[in-house]
This record gives sequence, structure tokens and C-alpha cells, in this order.
Amino acid sequence: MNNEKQLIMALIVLIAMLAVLLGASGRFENTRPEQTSEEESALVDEDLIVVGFSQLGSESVWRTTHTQSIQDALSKENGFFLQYSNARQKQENQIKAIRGFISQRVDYIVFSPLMEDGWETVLTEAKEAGIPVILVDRKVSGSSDLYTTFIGSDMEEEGRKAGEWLASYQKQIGHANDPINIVVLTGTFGSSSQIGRSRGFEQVAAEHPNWHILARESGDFTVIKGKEAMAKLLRMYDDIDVVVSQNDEMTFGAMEAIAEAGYTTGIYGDMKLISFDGVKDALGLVDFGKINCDVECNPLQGELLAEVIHKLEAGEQVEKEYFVDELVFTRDNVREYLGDRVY
Ligand code: GZL
Repeated sequence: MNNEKQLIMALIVLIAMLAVLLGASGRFENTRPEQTSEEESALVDEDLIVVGFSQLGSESVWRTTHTQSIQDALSKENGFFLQYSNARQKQENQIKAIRGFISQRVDYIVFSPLMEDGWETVLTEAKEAGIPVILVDRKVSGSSDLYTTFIGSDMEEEGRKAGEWLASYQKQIGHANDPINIVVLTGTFGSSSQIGRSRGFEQVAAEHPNWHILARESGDFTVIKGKEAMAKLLRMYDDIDVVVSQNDEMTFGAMEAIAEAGYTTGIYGDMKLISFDGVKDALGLVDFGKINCDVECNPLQGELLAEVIHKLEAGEQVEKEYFVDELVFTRDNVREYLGDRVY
């Protein structure tokens, strides 16, 4: 065998030995290939808790506040390295992001599922990878074994609060037994917010045979689609007494459509208006008497999330679900809270 061939053979053997040595040492086993060198050195230096966060979108003030609350709490100063992904209202983007977090071997996956269904496969992959999953804001259907804990609101309770307010209002004005026509603007179809709020409100409505829910129309939690949905309902019905809108963004859109149709809302309006979320601009309209009742949905979940992750890091037991504190705002109490509303 001539010299050149001997040299090539020696090189091949050397490369093969090097590959075996590196593989055996595991030196590349635990790095996260997507990490840049400075990110990796930061993680190694500061031993940060790496969290992959898949947020469903940025469709409302509520949502952007929710995101900011988590980004503020899961900061480097608090011991975290947060990888944030905005799915822009597409479930496939959330599934892709979660798979990316799994391949990067993050320490925790946090996500707000756009809708309840369709997560079994990817959450099973996370479980098999040994990565705890924490749900924030919204829930998933199927086995609760697929996630460690849930932090958010009791959506059915929010729906019941809206119904209970309406019942108390009708009684207060001496019309408890009068027939009333109701339309409901629902949020993103199939989301736990839409399902829970609808279920809770309709549980109370079922106790009042004189309440008639004429129609439910999805406004997908946005201003524009809320306006379109309300305009459609106004073309269908000319005897609407109550509008139940499952978030403030849709309420803002609905109010535009109602005004354009020549009607008014609120305490002295043609239609009573019940909303959800309790963002600052909506509470201003409650104070102004244009929205009768706003059921709070609290987006400030970041600090509780950080606390729960630190508990898990310390090997402590955590609850299966944590509900944030929430109020019901009407003209009677809104001024107490309006001043220092941060969102
Ligand atoms: C509720 C949350 C909803 C808000 C909307 O927990 O999922 O999504 O009510 C947001 O404003 O779009």
C-alpha cells in the first residue's frame, strides 16, 4: 500500500477514534444545540433554571399583560433563563415550540394552550423526555397526568359570576321574572376560557326560565371579530336586552357595532352589557356607566409561576391547580381599583 493510501487510512482511523471518545465522554450529550456559546456559558455560570414558554398569541391587552407578568417574574435576577415563543394564535406553532423546548432539554415547559384539545401527543413526548409541563391561563382536555400543575382562573366560576350578577340586577330593578333576551359573544372556540365561561353562565341561566339566550356568536377574543359578531346579531335580532361578551376586546368592538346600529349600552342603555377581563379601559367604561358589569380575569400570574417552579426545584410538593384572585366590577366598586390598575 503506497504512502498516500496509508496516510488516508490513518486519518480515517483517527477521526473514528475521536468520534468514539467524544461520544463516550458525553461532552455533547447535555448541551442544548440551539444555545449560542454565550447563552450556554451564562447557563453554566449562573446555573439558571431554563424555562421554555409558549404563549398562544398577543390578541388582547389581557394577553400582553399576561406575557409581561411572566417575563418579569422569570428573569435572570430571579434565577431563570426564559425562552419565549409567540404562537400567533396557531396551535401548530405551539406544538412546534414545545418540541423545540424538548430538543433543547429545557428544565420546564410553560404554555397557555390556545384550545383544550390536540395536546396528548406532544405532552406525552415532554413527559417521556422527563420535562415537567406547567399550564398557565388555559387548560387542556385529556389526562391531567400530562402536566404538573395549572395556574390561572376558574373560568366556570367567572361565567357563574356573570350570571349571578344579572340575576341580582334583575331582582334589584324589580324585573326578576320578566322575560329577557340574551346574546353571547364567545371567545376563541374550544378554548377553556370560552368553554368555562359559557358553561358557568348557562348553569345560572338554566335556573331562570324567563331568560332566553337567542344566539351565541364567536368574536375570537378580538375587537374586530367582536364587532363583526355583534353586527351580525343586530341584523338578526331587534329585541336584545342583554349582551354577554367573553372579553373586553370583543366588548369594545361590540359597543362600536351597537352604536352604529343606533342603540346604547349600560345602566341607562337599551342593552345591558356584561364583559370579562377587567382591563383598565373597560373599567373606565364601567365607571362611566356604559358597561354594567365586568368579571375580572387576572393575568398577573408570573410571580405565582416563579414561586411554584422554585418549589419544584426544591423538591417540594405542589398543588395540581392554583387559582388567582379575581373580583366582579360594577359602578358601585370600580373606583376603588381603577386608580392603580396596571393594565
Ligand atoms: C382568559 C384568557 C382570555 C382572556 C382574553 O383566561 O384566556 O384570552 O379573557 C384572552 O382577553 O384573549
